[in-house]
Amino acid sequence: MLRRTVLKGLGAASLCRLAGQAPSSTVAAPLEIPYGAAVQDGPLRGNAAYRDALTSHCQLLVGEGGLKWADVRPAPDLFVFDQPDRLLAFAAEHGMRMRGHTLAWYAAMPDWALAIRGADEAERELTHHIETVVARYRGRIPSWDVVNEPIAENPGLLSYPLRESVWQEALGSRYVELALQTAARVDPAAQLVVNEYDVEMHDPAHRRKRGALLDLVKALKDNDAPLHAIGLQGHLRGGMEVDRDGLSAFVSELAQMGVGVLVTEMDVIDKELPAPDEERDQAVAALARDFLSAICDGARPTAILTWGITDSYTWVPIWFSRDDGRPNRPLPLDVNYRRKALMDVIDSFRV
Ligand code: 9MR
Repeated sequence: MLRRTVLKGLGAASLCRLAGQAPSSTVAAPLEIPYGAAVQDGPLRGNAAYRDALTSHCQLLVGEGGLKWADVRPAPDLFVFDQPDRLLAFAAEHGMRMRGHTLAWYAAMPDWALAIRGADEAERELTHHIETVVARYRGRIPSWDVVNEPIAENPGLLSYPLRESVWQEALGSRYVELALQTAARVDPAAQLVVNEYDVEMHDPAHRRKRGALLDLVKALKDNDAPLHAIGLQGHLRGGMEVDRDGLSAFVSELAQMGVGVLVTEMDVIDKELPAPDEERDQAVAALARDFLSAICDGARPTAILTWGITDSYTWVPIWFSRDDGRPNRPLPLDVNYRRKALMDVIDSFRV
């Protein structure tokens, strides 16, 4: 209680920073930043150990799929809500909240939607989609990744910093604002997020991407667009260093504009990390600590989510399997649902 009282007197960033540097298992302070994980529908239905892991550790859940266009909208006039409905029911049953991912993205698009052309059709479809999906979950999904990954891979080298997509091609950069405005109109209470990756490392491409994202946020705020937070996905690259100063400054600048941050998809791509499990787990945890502490130096995140909870179910080997053939270990629990150092690091930042 004393610790809690003392901590209350400090700024938000200090709260995170203290926690990251000095995790204490002897004095129990209430955990405050909610932790969550992305959920796959298959094991949610068929694997009791997986469900137990989610209910034991998470306050938040997000579908790894299910609300992407290809899943929720296989045909122009067909909305299929089975997966998100199932996840929301599971979350509600166990006292958890659900985030929505995602309303406008370049990827996971059904073929019919990839054929959308021209501003009129694009505006009609995007608006109709967001109105329908957000209205269904109004008041029940309190936070949305409205726009996912809007920035181009190497924006500094291009004349146009936004990533190519059906939406960008037909509407230009105004699709981002249109998506936010539409979501805000349908659910004015929801936290509306633009979600991005590869903005945290010491690397010229990351720095350029971070700059382009900041420019986008400034333009949106200049237009009074309803943007509440930036989602830092946090697919951290093992073998690279977190740009601590650059990331903290970025988060501070967002805070000065009234834009918050949350960690939406953290995991560590361990392709280049040492083979022995323990050594690798420590390297994974250290990278996450650097990432979270840099964020907390700028502002307190509203949530921390990992992209999966157990190494059994992760997207990482789809693109980053190890050359030595060993399984990837990117997530807070191992394949036997035992906690790893990464979970301890996350917990240490949540007070
Ligand atoms: O993990 C997801 C994988 O199972 C899907 O096949 C893929 C395409 O829908 O999306 C992956 O999730 C991505 C997320 O939606 C956006 N940020 C990057 C994630 C990992 O690729």
